[in-house]
Amino acid sequence: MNKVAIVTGATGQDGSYLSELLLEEGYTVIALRRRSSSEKGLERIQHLLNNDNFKLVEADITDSGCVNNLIQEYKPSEIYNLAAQSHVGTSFKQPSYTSQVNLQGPINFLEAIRLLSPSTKFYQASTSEMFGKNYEQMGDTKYQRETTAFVPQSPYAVAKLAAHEMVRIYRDSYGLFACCGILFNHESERRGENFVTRKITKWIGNFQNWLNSNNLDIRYVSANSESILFVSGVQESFPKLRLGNLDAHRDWGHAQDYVEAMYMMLQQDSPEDYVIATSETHSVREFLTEAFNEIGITNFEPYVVIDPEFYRPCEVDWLLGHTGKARDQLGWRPKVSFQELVQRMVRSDIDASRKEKLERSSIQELEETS
Ligand code: NAP
Ligand code: G4F
Repeated sequence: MNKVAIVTGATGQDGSYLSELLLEEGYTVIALRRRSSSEKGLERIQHLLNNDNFKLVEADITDSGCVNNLIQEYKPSEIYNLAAQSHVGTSFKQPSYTSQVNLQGPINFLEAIRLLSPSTKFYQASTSEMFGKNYEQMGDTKYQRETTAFVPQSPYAVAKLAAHEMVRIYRDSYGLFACCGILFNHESERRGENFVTRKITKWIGNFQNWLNSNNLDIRYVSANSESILFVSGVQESFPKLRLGNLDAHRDWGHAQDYVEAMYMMLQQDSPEDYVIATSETHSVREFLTEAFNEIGITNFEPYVVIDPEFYRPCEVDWLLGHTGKARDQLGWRPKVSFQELVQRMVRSDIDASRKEKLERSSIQELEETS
């Protein structure tokens, strides 16, 4: 009999990679998906839908009755709670909703496990955002580790921190195998398009294809002071990339490496929380430089507009994870470097943009001939 794992947020970036990993490990995966009015939103798991061990189940984690029924029905060995309103900027505009999903959701699972299936192991997706403005310092190095105090700076981080503490309380009070991965930023070709890394690489993908399809050489492209790039002689323009704060530093890794750490945490003898990170930090500005370099542009500034709309009321300036505990106890190490991460994301978005354009033109051709 296969082990059964429930993955919440299976349609998201991490959920899709984790589902792949668990299937490889021989699990039956109960992949939760909230109701949607369309079939869109399954892109990241499309390739898993025909796998007999992958079962897509409609569920909303804010509904305790629904969560209870799931636990009752599947009695899973492991639950990975990845579902969340995961955008920090959005949490300032939708604080109550963010709290419902990011705090009430985990509570629903902890209660259901406690009452109905106490041997089920539970993973909660905690976050480096919980550290907020706080860090420790050794020499010139500023970093965060498991024991660094949390000083959250957004409704998102507050809800995640409350859930983090709730996991500790259920672990200590009821002896549940419940633990949290304090994951620093992790990105990928599947990252949501409104996070800064993917926003940048998607723009670059579309821009490179715009240049290609108009036979334009980057050396002859110029920009005006507004938001458009002009090309003299060709009546074409392309909107500039609009971003907020470029000075924030993030410790960016690849999501595929990070889901391995989640799995490893639930295979330990006892439940503990771990910081998962690369231990290298870069500013948004450095990410931009690296990404534009991929298409031969050494100075991104003419292509970017700083737009106050993308600034946050409160910012987290510096994240750099100290991963001694995960390295020593789990034997976990990241494999994908910052440079490789950026390269993979840019190349994937150039490819996706080219395919999208080809699809659009063949549909247009079909419409014209029919
Ligand atoms: P993501 O791509 O935004 O995925 C979030 C998932 O949650 C989606 O599948 C979404 O469904 C689902 N969801 C949202 N509300 C739900 C609800 N009420 N009921 C059921 N499902 C719901 O996020 P991610 O980057 O994979 O991150 C996974 C988890 O790790 C999140 O909890 C996030 O907060 C946390 N985290 C992420 C990072 C990071 O850098 N990526 C770092 C630390 C912690 P739809 O597809 O329908 O939207
Ligand atoms: O890509 P971001 O939106 O990620 P953020 O806020 O660090 O949150 C992500 O990582 C957390 C882990 O630390 C997760 F818990 C969370 O779920 C999410 O996955 O923003 C990164 C930085 C910020 O400082 C932001 O102010 O980029 C800055 N930024 C600058 N311009 C922008 C933009 N962020 C976004 N999303 N969009 C911009 O245009």
